[in-house]
Amino acid sequence: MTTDDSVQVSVLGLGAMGSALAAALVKAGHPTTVWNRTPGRADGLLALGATPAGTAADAVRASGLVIACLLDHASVHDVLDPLAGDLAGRTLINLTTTSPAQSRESAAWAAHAGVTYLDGGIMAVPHMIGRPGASVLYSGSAEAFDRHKPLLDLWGTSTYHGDDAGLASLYDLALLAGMYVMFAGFVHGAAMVAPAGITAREFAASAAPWLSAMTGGLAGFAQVIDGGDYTVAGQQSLEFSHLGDLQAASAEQGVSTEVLDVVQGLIQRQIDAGHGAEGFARIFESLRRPA
Ligand code: FVH
Repeated sequence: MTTDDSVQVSVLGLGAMGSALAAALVKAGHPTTVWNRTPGRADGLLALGATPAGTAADAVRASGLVIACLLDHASVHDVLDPLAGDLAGRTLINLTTTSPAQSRESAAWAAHAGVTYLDGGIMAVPHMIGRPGASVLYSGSAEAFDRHKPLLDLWGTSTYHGDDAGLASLYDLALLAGMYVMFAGFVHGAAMVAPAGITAREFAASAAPWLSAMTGGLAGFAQVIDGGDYTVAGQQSLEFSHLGDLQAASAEQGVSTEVLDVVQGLIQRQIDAGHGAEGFARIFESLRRPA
């Protein structure tokens, strides 16, 4: 698929991310109109060739395709609610991070206003936009995704997750949950070794390849979780996974065990329910049925 650089596009919100998205569009030759609540943030984009809009309404009227990348759901309402009439008949791609319920609410609002709606979750930081490793998840209008995919691919790998507008956000937040728990685990390890005079930088040199190698186990966990049989042979059992040694070593180092305690709590609930010989992936059941 080649990029149709004649697609006229407007970008609402020129924070760090909105500016990166707009810059990629301008550099690819799209006629790009930009607007930001606080003036002055468009200067770099204007130098690249973007067209400024004095108001959000002017920006919306300039293009058939409107990209919103604002702070949060409330700011999307602040900007777009007064513009429902102007947006009617156009396509809105909302890349603001919102909850799944908020994304669905925006989709319903757009449908009511006669706006084609695609929601997106950006899996990248601004400097990654347009570079390898950036990806953006989408859900909502399949027609909008298919029509604009060449343009969307300017930002990173574009993946469509279905017509439920909340799914891109759900995926986005679930992936971030995995990331933050992993980061917390790394920081916990760094805190453990710090009293031994090992810097976080030295620890990271060991942790990065270790954690990277461990991601090879995710597909196996997924197979067990999807199959629903935690007795499948070859898994590390819950009893074997007991984090007592890790908690004790952390305490000896004078380090809080809070991060480990959460995981051990999930393990213990399954052991207490008589599943200690089953695989570690069974903590999925602890999470699905909160205590
Ligand atoms: N930056 C990142 O690394 C992450 C990566 C993953 C996705 N997020 C989400 O992207 C949305 C925008 O993020 P951002 O980095 O551009 O955020 P800021 O630099 O803080 O810019 C916020 C823009 O929103 C405008 N704004 C805020 N409130 C209002 C409002 N009530 N009415 C109109 N505009 C509003 C703000 O304008 P101003 O303060 O300059 O006037 C900025 O343009 C976000 O959902 C991330 O979670 C980024």
